[in-house]
Amino acid sequence: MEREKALELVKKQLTEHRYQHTLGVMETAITLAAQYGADVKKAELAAIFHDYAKFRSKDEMRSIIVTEGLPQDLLAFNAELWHAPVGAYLVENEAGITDREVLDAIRYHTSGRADMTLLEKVIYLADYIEPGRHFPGVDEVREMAKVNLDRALIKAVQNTILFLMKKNQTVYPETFFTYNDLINKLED
Ligand code: DGI
Ligand code: FE
Ligand code: FE
Repeated sequence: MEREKALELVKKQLTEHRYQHTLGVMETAITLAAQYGADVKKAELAAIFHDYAKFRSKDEMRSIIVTEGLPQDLLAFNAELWHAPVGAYLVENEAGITDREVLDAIRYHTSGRADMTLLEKVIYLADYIEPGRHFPGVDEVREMAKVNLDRALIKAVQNTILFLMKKNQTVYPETFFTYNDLINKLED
């Protein structure tokens, strides 16, 4: 699908603020993909659609998780996690995107997973460091992303886990699997 068509479809799903975030993720994902050798067109498409389901109601997302065989353990964790797998489902079934790599990059953009593909890493990190993001530690991750994708990703996942723990929030096991797998594979 062409960029213009994808942007037109996604704009209808989002607020103006979230659409601007999406444009930032798109530009950042293209840069990271070119830098680290991921497929630039797939990165562009996954970035455009990554938050497609962000404004669906909790009821709609819960019902999709239950009826479409998405991981049921999500229901016991923060609903903020749901838009990623539900987004992958809707992007396939409403927007007609069939590329498995693109759909998985959308599916895992919030929690990550063990054994992330290069494209999944690019989208996770682009979502975290796009120019519209302003939170403590983001500049450090931006600098790391210029040098080492995996180290930047580890920092982003660490920051996310620490942020959740400081707020006494639960951490979805998949997020810990992401962290543990990246640390296990770290070479130095
Ligand atoms: O959708 P975005 O705001 O662009 O970013 P995102 O898809 O990374 O979602 C971030 C939200 O998800 C944020 O509020 C923190 C939450 N989150 C991420 N990982 C976990 C999580 N919440 C819980 N409970 N557990 C997690 O592991
Ligand atoms: Fe998201
Ligand atoms: Fe996002």
